[in-house]
Amino acid sequence: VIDQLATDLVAALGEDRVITDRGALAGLETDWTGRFRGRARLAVRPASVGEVAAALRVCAAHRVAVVPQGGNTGLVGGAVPLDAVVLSTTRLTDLGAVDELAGEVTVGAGATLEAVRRHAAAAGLAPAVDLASRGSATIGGMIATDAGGIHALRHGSMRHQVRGIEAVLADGTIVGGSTGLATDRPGLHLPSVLAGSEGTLAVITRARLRLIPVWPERATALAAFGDLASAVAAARRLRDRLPDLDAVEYLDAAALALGAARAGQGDPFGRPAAGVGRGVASLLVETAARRSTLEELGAALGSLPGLLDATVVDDGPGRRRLWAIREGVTEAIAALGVPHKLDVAVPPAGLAAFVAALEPVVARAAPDARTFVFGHLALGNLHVNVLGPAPDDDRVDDAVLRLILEHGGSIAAEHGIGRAKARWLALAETPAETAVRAAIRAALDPHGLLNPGVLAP
Ligand code: 2HG
Ligand code: ZN
Repeated sequence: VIDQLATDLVAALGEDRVITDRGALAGLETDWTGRFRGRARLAVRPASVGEVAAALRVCAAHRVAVVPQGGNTGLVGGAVPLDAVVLSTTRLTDLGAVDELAGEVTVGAGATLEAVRRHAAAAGLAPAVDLASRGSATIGGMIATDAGGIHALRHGSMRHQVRGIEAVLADGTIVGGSTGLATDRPGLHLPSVLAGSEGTLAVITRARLRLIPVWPERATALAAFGDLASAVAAARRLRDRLPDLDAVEYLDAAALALGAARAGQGDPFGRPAAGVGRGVASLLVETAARRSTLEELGAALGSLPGLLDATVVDDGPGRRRLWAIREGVTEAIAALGVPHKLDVAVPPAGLAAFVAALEPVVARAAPDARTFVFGHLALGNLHVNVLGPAPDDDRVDDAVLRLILEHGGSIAAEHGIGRAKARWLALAETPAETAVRAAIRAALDPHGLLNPGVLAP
């Protein structure tokens, strides 16, 4: 059966589009963290929407599951195949001409965020979403997971950027394509249906994205507060005072020390860590505008109660040094082991209480664990990373996700549910909500062939 599948795919796509070599498949079977492992029957790398449709038609005829995979850096195991065909989007990298008047561009789903950034920059424009994995994350994967990143407080997440979409259903039907007009909305908005669908409703092949101006002036600060509650209150005041606020990122003392070490820098505030989420609470704050905002940012920080210390810079090297600390945390953690990653959100009013409750809860589930807490504070989005428990020991995941629900939060914020959290979906939504999602899924993919283990309790 497997040989017949490969034969039919080769017949439909050509030999160079089909990967059956076990060595070559290995890299597609494990996620970036190494926590989620699977097995691919084979992989296909279609180079056009027509080839995606052809591949899906063959797989549907064989009733074989298909897992769409972009950069494979989604962190929740959402692109890991369990005896399925991997449909890699890495050849769908075409970049359409930037429509400068509309401020939009149409790009292939497999284009990396970095490639689209460079492409748009030539026209003085940029995608509104940015994130540390820009070199690997693909536009299709970012839409499918509704990625948020570091500017979501100002511009929203990926779902807010998509003006038009082209995708292929499980049976090979091509849907979408649009004028790209923001006002082109007859009825259901397909981009919104597919944003956050995690590869379960269709394979995204192209997207038309809204672009924003590249701000020539950026000011960046690293600010230390005595505790998280002061940092949360500070974020609120900064939003009120700074109309050009572009990022408010949080690092607990452990994450700050690790990120700084990774970036080859000493701990900027040099105060010892004191347990999960305790010690110095650091904020990386950035403003971006046409004019210089350095003084404004400095003055706004200076007025904040609870501020212990701050560095404010607006030169390129200085700014890159501060961002390297924040953006180095994920790789620094990966260098220490296979983490349990819990991307969660809590309403800002409950953030400090949640983090205070976290330490004993983690300690009970995993006594020798090391925990790092960081994330996108202005939106209440925390990345709780726990090192220590074995990859398949999910007691700590269970404890943290139940705690987040007790605090009125969400078990997933910007990474998606993937395989990592599928088991907890039933706790986070009502049976009616589960039924709605299942009905939409069944309507578009009646045989359940697209990413079956993902987003399903
Ligand atoms: C970030 O904000 C990414 O840096 C990754 O979403 C978070 O590694 C993580 O848990
Ligand atoms: Zn994040």
